[in-house]
Amino acid sequence: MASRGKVLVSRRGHSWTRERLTERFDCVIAEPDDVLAMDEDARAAITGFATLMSPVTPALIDALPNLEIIASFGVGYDHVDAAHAAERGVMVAHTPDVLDDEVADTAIGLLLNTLRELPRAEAWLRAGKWQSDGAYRLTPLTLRGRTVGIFGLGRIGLAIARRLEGFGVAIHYHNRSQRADVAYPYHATLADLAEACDTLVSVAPGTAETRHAIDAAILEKLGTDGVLINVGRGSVVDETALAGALTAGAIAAAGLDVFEDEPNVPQALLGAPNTCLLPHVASASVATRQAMGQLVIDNLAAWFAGDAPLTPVPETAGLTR
Ligand code: A2R
Repeated sequence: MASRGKVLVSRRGHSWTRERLTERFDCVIAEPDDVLAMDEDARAAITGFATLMSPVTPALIDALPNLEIIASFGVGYDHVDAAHAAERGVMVAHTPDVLDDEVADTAIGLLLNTLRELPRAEAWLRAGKWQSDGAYRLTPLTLRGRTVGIFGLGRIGLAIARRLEGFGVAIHYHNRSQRADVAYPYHATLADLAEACDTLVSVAPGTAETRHAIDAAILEKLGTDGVLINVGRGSVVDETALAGALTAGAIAAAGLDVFEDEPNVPQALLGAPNTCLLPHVASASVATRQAMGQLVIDNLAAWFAGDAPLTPVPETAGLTR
């Protein structure tokens, strides 16, 4: 499959996908800063952009006069200015669905590890403390009897909820709009959801609207037994407020897979008590990352074959060629 021009592929990110893209398409491997430094002819030759993690700013989109499609690796596309792409008539595609089960599995693991302190219990064993000091402590927290609120009951949120049903906990949710296909109690505001729950699982996208939506007031509503799990986007949580709430005992624990300024994790969170912190691994199995990469390739292939991409983002779904 040939593109009508060149496909820009970011130098960083998933190497399996980059290798297969270079087999399929006429590719230019570069980072955004390199592109801005290219001469006009080189920029004009680029019709596709496979971003494996690099940001796509308005300046970058404007620097590529013949750009037709941006195929982004990952379901969250907050690093791509999709509104600007839509204005310019540039299609944006992402990789939803294929990672739902993996992320939901990880979310459940993170929830249990946070509540039952399993990583710390293992560290206790490995440090020889079982022999020297005796049994690991009884965990103050348990999943038993909890009410879990899901912030963002979309594709991944629903996969998490379905798993949680098997754990026998109550499940509530907040979206901007109520779903007609689920019976879980709906809360029209995040504050109402936090009031009704002791465990908040955030799997909402990182947008201007959700930025720091989980702040000190929301955390306080979860109560002193409260637990926050975040597998969505780091920007949704006010990390300073979270560290403060953990340190003050306003909530009991937090499990985080995502951070506002990755890979930098604030010292306040590293030092806060009762945290389980992961380096953004929710979808990070070989199989799931390859499925995501294959969807990047399939989106570009469909486009250059004259069809719509398989999974456009909502902002550009209505664009025609
Ligand atoms: O608000 P709705 O009815 O469009 O529901 C979406 C909800 N959501 C929000 N809820 C409250 N306030 C908001 N400002 C807001 N914005 C979006 O989040 C929907 O139920 C959910 C997102 O679900 P999906 O679009 O199906 O995304 P998916 O595949 O579950 O991934 C969620 C996020 C990604 O954006 C990445 O940040 C991360 O998980 O991997």
